[in-house]
Parts: sequence; C-alpha cells; structure tokens
Amino acid sequence: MAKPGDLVEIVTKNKKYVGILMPKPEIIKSNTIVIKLDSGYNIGIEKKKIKKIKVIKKAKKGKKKNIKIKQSKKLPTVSILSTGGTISSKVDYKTGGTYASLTAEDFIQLEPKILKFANIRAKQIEQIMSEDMTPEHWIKIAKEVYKELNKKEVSGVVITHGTDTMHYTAAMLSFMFPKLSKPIVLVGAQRSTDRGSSDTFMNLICSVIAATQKIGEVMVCMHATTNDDFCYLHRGTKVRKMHTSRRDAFRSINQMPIAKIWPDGRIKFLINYKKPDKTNELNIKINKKVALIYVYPGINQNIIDYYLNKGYKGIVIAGTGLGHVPTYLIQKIKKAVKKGVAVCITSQCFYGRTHSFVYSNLRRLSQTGAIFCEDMLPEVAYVKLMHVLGKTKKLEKIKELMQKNIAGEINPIISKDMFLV
Ligand code: DAS
Repeated sequence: MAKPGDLVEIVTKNKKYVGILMPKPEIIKSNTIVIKLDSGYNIGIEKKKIKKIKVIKKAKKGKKKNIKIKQSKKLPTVSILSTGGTISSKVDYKTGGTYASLTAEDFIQLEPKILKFANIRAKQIEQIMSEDMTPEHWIKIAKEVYKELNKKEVSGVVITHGTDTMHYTAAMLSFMFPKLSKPIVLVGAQRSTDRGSSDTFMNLICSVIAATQKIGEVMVCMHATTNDDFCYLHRGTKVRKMHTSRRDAFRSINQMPIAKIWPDGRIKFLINYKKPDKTNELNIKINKKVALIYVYPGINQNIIDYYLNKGYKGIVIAGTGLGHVPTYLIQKIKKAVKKGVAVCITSQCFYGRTHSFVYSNLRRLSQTGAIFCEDMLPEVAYVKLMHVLGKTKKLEKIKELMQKNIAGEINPIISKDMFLV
C-alpha cells in the first residue's frame, strides 16, 4: 500500500505518471490522489481514472540529520526569529508531515552557505501564515526582536515571515523602533522550499548578509528579479508585495531600494539609509481601532458611520487618483472629523502623491479636516495611524505627526525612475 513519500507509478487509461505520493492537502477532494512530479510541480489524479498504482521505492523514514553548528569568532552573529509562512515550512514527503524550519539547525540545513557570513541563532516566535497576523502579533514580534537586539553578540535580526502581509509587519516595526542600533530584516519565500524554483535559499542568504550591515532600519529582503541573481533590500515603509506569485513580487514604491545584495556577499547601496543609533528604543503603545477603507464606485455611504458606531478612532482611506472619495462620502467624513476621528487620505494608485487642492472635490475633502498623507502607502498609513493614536488623541497633533517623515514613509522627492522600479 503506497504511503506519502513513496515514489509511485500511476497508470491511467492513456497515461503513466511517476512521482512522490503527497499527503493530501485538505482542500483537495478525497477522490483525488496528489503526486509531486520530478519538475517539482504537483498534479491531482482522479481515483476513478487510475488503473494501477505501483510503489517503485518506499520512502526512507525521514530523520532530521543532527548537524554540528560551528561558531566562528571571526563572524558576526545573526538571530533568526521564525514566525511562519512558506519560508518556514516544508512538506516532508518521507513522513508526509509538514515540518517547519524553526531551529538554527533547520535554517543551516536549509542553506548551509549562511554560515559563511554569520553565526546563526534561531528561535520560533510564531508559526502562522501571515494572512493571520494581527496587531497583537506585531507587538509580540517587536518584544522578541528587542530582546535579541539588546544581546551584545547579536549584530542584527532576521525575521522569517509569510509574504502576504510582510510589508505591514515591516512598516509597523519601523514605527515601533524609533531608535534602532542594528538592522531588522524581514524575509519570506514565494515558493516552498521543496520546489526546485524555491526562492528561500537566496533570500535567506541575502537577508543574513543584510543583518550583518551597519544599518539602523527595518527592511525587507526578497528577490529583485525572477532569476537567482540578486536580492533587493527594501525600506520597510516603502515596500509592497505587488504580485501573487512571482519571486520578484516585492517592489519599492515611490523610492529606490536601499541596496542590491548578491548571495556571494556583494552589496551595492543605491540610496542613503539611516545609520545605527547608539541604543534601541521600543514603543509598542498603539491604538488598534483604526480601519483601512478602499473606496470604489458604489461604495456604501454608511461605511464611515459603521466605524463611528464601532468606536473607531482612525480611518485611513485609499482614495482614487490624487486621493478622491465619492462626493457623497465627503459630508460623512466631515461628521467623523467633527467627532474627533482622524481621517487620513492615501491613494490606491500606490505610486505618486496625494494632493489636497488640485480639484474642487479635493479642496472640499481637505476642508473637512481630512489629513492628506503625501506619498504614503495605504497600509503604511494604516499602521502609522495606530502608532500615532498611541501617542495622542489631538487631531492637530495627529495631523502634524501623520504628515511628518518619521521612518522614511514619506519621500519628498519622487523621481521618474522610481516608477515600477
Ligand atoms: N500564505 C502566505 C503567507 O503566509 C504564504 C507565503 O507567501 O509565505 O503570507
């Protein structure tokens, strides 16, 4: 009887398949068998079409090799904190189970070359896919990072994270560390580690290299192109996942990336970056009652009232174009601001800057007291407003802070080469 991990040959009426029998993902119907072909891709075959299944080679019981980690006094030490996502998990076809890369040994086993650049210590702090991240997780991650940063021997921190919401976490950590003495580098993977095309390996190497640099910023390190040539190091408040599956999905928006990093250790800095502070300061006081609303034609006019009735203290609007909302929402926003709710305007174009006076509707919107947030990304304004509302409730002060460049989230000079860079 074939078991997950066995190499099998499946014969249907008119085809023969050879591959590794996969554990059945719950989303696949029970009348389907899934095998992983040599190409790394999986296919599902309906049982009713199968004439014969032959076990070619039984799976060896998967045992994790215990590897001795040699620490080198000549190398810096990087701390890897694991939160989950594709980069931190893989299906072990021998056992059929899914095991997550949690320990230093796991990461070194995954990519031994990281030992060329740093001694590695690792700790699991979460094991979730990033669509399930919440502000509570951000606070927990920040506290764990703070502990690692304050260890003398640690030169920088790498956080392995799911890709879907990695840019939210990177932005929030950028505001939670007003003073930062070492780099914090978030890294993920678009392809799981068991596939030949996985981007895990180069992303991991480049993020460890980045974590040994003298940079005082929170950054994201992911493939710069679809090839395995180099990674980009993106500013944590100017990066966004811009493709569902490409390995180069992460792009700097309204900003050049901070650097190009090659897996052989080469780095080419592209822009100025914040030098390390003498100490680390952690500020995790946030107000979570903030909503992010993408406006669209026909949006329900009661959406603002909904959040007012729920006691929300801040609303970020991803407006259209230069920051527009439908005319019928302008009065609703005026009412919200009158009630002391901060309403911040960003653009769902992502690229470029909002404007508060180019059109009469923008002027009307600005007169309600809505806060135009320059070229800030909607999700960055969302986490920044949580952070600002943790400091003050006064609308004037909120406006001043939201329009102030705190962690590189506002770029006063956007050049044309920053579009789709
Ligand atoms: N679900 C995705 C996430 O955790 C998987 C990944 O891209 O890492 O963001």
